[in-house]
Amino acid sequence: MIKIYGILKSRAVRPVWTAEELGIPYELVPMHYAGDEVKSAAYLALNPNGQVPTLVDGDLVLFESLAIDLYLAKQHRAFGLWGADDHEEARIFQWTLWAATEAEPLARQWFRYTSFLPQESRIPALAAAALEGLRARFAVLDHALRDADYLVGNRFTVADLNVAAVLQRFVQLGGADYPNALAWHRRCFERPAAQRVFGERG
Ligand SMILES: N[C@@H](CCC(=O)N[C@@H](CS)C(=O)NCC(=O)O)C(=O)O
Repeated sequence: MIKIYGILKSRAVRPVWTAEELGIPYELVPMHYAGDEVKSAAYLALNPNGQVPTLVDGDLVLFESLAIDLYLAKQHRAFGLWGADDHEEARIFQWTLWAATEAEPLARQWFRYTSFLPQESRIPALAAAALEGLRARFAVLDHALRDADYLVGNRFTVADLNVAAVLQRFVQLGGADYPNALAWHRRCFERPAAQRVFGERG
């Protein structure tokens, strides 16, 4: 059985969501990102970044939450989360890299300066700048969804999962101004697997 190291209140929620979508058995090895365990020699041998999540599947050890999602979706491609041909696969990579490079740094910046850091270290101007930067990205997402319910192949794929998971706080990030993207985000989070995982996480 695959092992996913991390807790639901971390980026480990992403591969757990993927595993739930695929209906594959997994063991969630609870490991808090802020604890000593993630910096222990034993864990650093698995993930030298000292971060969660990490996937262990037999002798494959993998870090980077979105890469883990891609791997699982491809391994279990019969479930349909993966691309049906090379073009769909390419667009799954496109959207996943877009999530990691265009959306996540800004979403992270907003979260750090509004919630994660202690009050005295928060810088409202940096939070506001992140929201401003996200507007251009959300316009791109909204346009891509103008005639489609999903990002690739008009069915739910790991591209939707990766982008939606990165933009988990879509409404707080200003997403309500983008109706196509907002409806898509709701669609993704209304899925039973998402409800189970994000519901449990509280
Ligand atoms: N790009 C990595 C980021 C992983 C990451 O930042 N994880 C956080 C928890 S959500 C963590 O473990 N932080 C502990 C640390 O950086 O010391 C991924 O997506 O897997």
